[in-house]
Amino acid sequence: MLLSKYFIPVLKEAPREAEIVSHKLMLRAGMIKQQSAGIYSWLPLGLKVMRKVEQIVREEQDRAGAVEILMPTIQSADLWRESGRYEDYGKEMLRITDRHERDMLFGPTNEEMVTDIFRTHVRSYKDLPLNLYHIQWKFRDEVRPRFGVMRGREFLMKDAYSFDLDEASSRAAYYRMFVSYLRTFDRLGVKAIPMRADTGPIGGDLSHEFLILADTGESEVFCHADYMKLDVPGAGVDYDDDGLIQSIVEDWTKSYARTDEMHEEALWSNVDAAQQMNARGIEVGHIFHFGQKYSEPMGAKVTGPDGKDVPVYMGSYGIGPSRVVAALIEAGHDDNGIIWPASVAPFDVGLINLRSGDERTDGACASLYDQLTNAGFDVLYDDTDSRAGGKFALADLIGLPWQLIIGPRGLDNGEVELKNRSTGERESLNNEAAINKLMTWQSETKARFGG
Ligand code: P5A
Repeated sequence: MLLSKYFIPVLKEAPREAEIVSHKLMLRAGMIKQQSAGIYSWLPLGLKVMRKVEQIVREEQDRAGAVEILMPTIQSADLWRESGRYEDYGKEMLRITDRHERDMLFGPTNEEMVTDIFRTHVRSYKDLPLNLYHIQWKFRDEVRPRFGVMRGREFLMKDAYSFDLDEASSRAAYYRMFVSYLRTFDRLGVKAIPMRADTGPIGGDLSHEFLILADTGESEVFCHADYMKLDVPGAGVDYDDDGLIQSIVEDWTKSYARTDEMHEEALWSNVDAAQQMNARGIEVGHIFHFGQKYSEPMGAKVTGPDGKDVPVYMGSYGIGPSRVVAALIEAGHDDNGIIWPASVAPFDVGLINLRSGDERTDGACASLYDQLTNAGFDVLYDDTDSRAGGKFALADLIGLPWQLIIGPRGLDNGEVELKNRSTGERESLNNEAAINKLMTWQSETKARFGG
């Protein structure tokens, strides 16, 4: 992509209402634009990162056996009256009346709708287990939308819903999603710690939140230092092996890890003081097991092997890709801007032409651009006539993993400069060596994050 043909409307300064670093940087880097309180447009750079997050989430849902669908954003109030949540949900629900005076709403979540799909099409235990998910916009009329897309009113959610014949298989489904979340956040390049959680308006008896540690997180967290060293299961993990999946969950839940909402001082004091981590975190995922809470009132039944009908056992599993984008910035930035994890960076390499308009430099850049693009790199080529200082500042701000800097002086010596955004290391190399170094990084990145 040529920067002259792209659209990154950077801001010199972040608007004053932006309180946290991710919100400031997303505005400054031209990733999003606020349209109303808590409602944002996603501009090309922001959208590109969010799509990459979504894709990793999707691949790990598919791997764990979930099946993608797409439900609408607008729902009928009648479905919610069946579960009893229409009145309970209160002011957070955006209620709409259509031209026929029918009560509609903009979905804050989809437990009712997916239960309706299930009861229409599934009758027998032979069709179970089933897990349906979609990636769709949600609306919650939060009292205090803030921190940009971190706590928006309109936000993107991946929500999955599991259906099982009995309690034991339903828990196995919950554990599969738990493990798939460990893998998802690992591939997103962050450490997310599962913590015992409250179930709130979704309900149920078992729930975990996944939190990314970051100084600006909204929740205070208390967790055992063990979580820093636990292994995340590899891509080959066998989701059909219930025993294995449960043992992974046990490993990841045996040590203390809770947010302030669920914190219990008496239990915490049993953790060796040297192992106590008291930090802040951002909730990026939340999973729930609620059994027959929706299937019972909504009549979603299956016939078991004994010929008896039972309300199906369910769980629901959320990740907010729009919030994840902001959380990754909270976890990865410095004074100059964003530092993206390799797996979701909007481009791999920023190619910087230090003298656009100079025939030799333009030619060298064009040739490197072609070589890198042909080798499978996503390159953003700064071919504009901005000053070098401005180009460096932009490249640092948008946080691509590598900057490849081409100028007349280097070319005199047959060299280009390669800068690593996260370490700040710069190296002068010939073209071939620079490309080789990038190729090595590319294959290591694929091996580490490619799933
Ligand atoms: C689980 C899936 C649910 O709604 N029903 C379907 C369950 N859970 S949740 O915890 O309420 O939300 C799931 C994830 O969505 C993201 N999220 C948000 N992101 C941005 N702005 C918001 N206002 C917001 N609210 C929730 C979070 O990532 C959360 O973990």
